[in-house]
Amino acid sequence: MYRDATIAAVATPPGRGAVAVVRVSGPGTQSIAQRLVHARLPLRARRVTNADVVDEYGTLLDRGIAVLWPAPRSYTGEDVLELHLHASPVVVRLVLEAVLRAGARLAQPGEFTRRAFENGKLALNEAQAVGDLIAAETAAASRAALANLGGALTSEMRRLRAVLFGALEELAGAIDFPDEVPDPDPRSFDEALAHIDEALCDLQRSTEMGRIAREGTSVAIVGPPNAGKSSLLNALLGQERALVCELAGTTRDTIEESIVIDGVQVRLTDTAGIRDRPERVEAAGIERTMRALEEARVALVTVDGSHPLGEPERHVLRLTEGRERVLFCNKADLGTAAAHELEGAVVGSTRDAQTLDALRAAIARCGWHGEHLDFARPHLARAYEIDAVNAAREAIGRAREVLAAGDPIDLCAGDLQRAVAALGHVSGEAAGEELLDGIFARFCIGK
Ligand SMILES: Nc1nc2c(ncn2[C@@H]2O[C@H](COP(=O)(O)OP(=O)(O)OP(=O)(O)O)[C@@H](O)[C@H]2O)c(=O)[nH]1
Ligand SMILES: [Mg+2]
Repeated sequence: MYRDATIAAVATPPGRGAVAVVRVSGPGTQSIAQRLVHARLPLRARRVTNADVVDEYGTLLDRGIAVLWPAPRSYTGEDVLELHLHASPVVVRLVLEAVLRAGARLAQPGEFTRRAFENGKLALNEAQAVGDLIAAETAAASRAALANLGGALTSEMRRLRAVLFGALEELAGAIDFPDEVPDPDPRSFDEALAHIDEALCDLQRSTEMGRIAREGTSVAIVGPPNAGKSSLLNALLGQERALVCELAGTTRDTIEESIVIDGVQVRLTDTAGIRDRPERVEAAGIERTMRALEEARVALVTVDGSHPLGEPERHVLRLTEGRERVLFCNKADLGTAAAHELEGAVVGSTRDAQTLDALRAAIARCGWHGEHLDFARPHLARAYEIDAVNAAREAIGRAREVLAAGDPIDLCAGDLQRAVAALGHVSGEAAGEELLDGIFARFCIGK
């Protein structure tokens, strides 16, 4: 039923502009083209043709461009027609209505891409990467989406699944024909599994990178009162967002704002200064500081570095010990007495552009420049992908335990089957499970 429907939609954003595109896909596409597109010559496959777009009475609606992609060489795998029109809301509406009267129905959100997936034009994660690319708000997010759109994740999954599948077949052969096919050598079998496990582990590490690319990261600016935290937020933002005052205890509530560093969205939180024995309102503020600190990925510890470190500074340093942090020794224009006590700190001033550059670089280093955070790498982007890889690794781990214990090698078979099935969920080859079921029906008889 679903495949019988011809769908149509405006593929470009609403409003006036240079060009708007009406897209049609499905079995009725060519007949719609014949009725509504008048060109001097018939439309040729995948060629741009100047054409009059008319309604069913032959009334001219627009002079535009038509492109026809006959199935299966199209985005959706079906016959696809695109009408490139003048982007006038009236013209676009009239053309879409004519297309609908000629036999199409309005497409649901994402339906073109869904058809592309169902017709095998895109793997599931590639289809989702299309959505991620469109939703991307930063350069990092679009780079990461493009990495998955290229199909690199799918091909890596297929490769790993094929290697596992090969190992399974080897086992199946030995089980089916015990007299003719020898059992695989446990040592080299284990090596092959270790190799796959390593590659899957690598993909797991890429998950965090994908998350940062899509969602950005968070930095809490913390420190003693009056250190210059709010001044720093304002300087990084380039606007006077937070109140700055020479009195300690100015900021009471947390303030969150976003900036972009190296194409990555960074949520900065300015917090109330941390000190002992605060009065009531201030104490409530400090409670919020603690929460912001807990939730942030990176702590940006800001201290007034013009005087030697005192107890308030040491207290904040202890609080943030052992976590990702950037140390900022502020007010260098007044002095740098504390600098030698803060190894690796950025020493400078909130009023100095170079200091701000150094802080941005330090945030990037701390926040996402780990060895695996390359945004152009394929990565796991969805919970089901992460679950599938976890499940595959668990199953491979159990199989390797069997081998390590010196148990009969065919006891691995069930775990390997589960690992192959789990990876199939990511590469979209889960249908291959029927084949696997067939193999394992034989296992039950044999053993
Ligand atoms: N000389 C100098 N003064 C600075 C610098 N950065 C900030 N200040 C001053 O330090 C004082 C405190 O700045 P804030 O940004 O309000 O400090 P804060 O850490 O947010 O303080 P609380 O909100 O009270 O915790 C203000 O008078 C700022 O103008 C700097 O680099 N050099
Ligand atoms: Mg403040």
